[in-house]
Amino acid sequence: MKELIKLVDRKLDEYIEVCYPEDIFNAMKYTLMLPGKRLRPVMCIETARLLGCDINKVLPSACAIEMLHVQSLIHDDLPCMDNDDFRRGKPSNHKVFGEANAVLAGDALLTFAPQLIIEKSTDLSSEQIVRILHEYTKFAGAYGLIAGQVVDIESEKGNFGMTPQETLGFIHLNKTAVLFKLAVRVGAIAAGASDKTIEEFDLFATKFGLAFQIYDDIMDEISTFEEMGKTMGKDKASGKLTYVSLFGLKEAKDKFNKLIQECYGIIGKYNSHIFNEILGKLQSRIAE
Ligand code: GRG
Repeated sequence: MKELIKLVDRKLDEYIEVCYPEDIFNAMKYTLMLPGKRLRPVMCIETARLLGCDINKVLPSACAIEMLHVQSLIHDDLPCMDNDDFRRGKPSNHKVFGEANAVLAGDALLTFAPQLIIEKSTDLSSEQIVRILHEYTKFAGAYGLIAGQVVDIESEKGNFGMTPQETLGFIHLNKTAVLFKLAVRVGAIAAGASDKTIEEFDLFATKFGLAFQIYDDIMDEISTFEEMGKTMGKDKASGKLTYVSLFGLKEAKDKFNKLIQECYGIIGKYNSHIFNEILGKLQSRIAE
């Protein structure tokens, strides 16, 4: 896992060349190069590897997904959204570069990511590239990430179009699970996998994404700034709709454990030490 993270870090740095106007490239690279867990690119690469693909073929797409993720973090931290002063243990992008440049840095990452896929995926077929771009645009936009964020913001104002449980499910699926789904689907497409296999990995990533958001909600209650690199206890203080606020800590942990077991049930046959390491790390932290 450490080796894969290092590889992703190196490629992320290499892919974005700083040139004029330097301010925007520095803002893009600031949050991108801070130490994130790199779960999405690692899951993309590992899916491709498990399905028989040379991992070099999928590196541009895996890094593009991390860029999309970082864009969402930069915009999520803005005062008009979650208003967070810290991210990945350091001041948020807008705290360092100002709001205008943080908005633009997010936009630049969002648009550079598909450019990167097109320019650097020289070992993928045109059909694979089109399919990957289709997945990217579908999951990033109003049918995915943006939908999740809008419903999240509305729910904070007490506006629910559905029951609180359904609303929470929609937010978790679209705000969080969606990028894990994108990661494994892209890895599987790069490997030339069948639709059946793509759907199998999609189900794994959906359950993983829901478990990961519950993990994040639990951490907001029990963890520290030092461990998570962002302000803790905010969800509780703001009365935010989370799995913990809706069902309590015990039920949240039970649901998390059930989802992780279901993940093993789907992915176990691949015997992936990378996926086992990711699942095991989250599990052991929640069990403490
Ligand atoms: C796509 C244009 C466009 C907008 C995005 C702002 C926004 C709309 C969505 C916010 C999505 C968001 C921030 C979801 C939170 C998901 C989550 C649990 C993030 C934390 O992921 P980690 O722990 O972070 O993997 P690191 O820093 O380790 O990468």
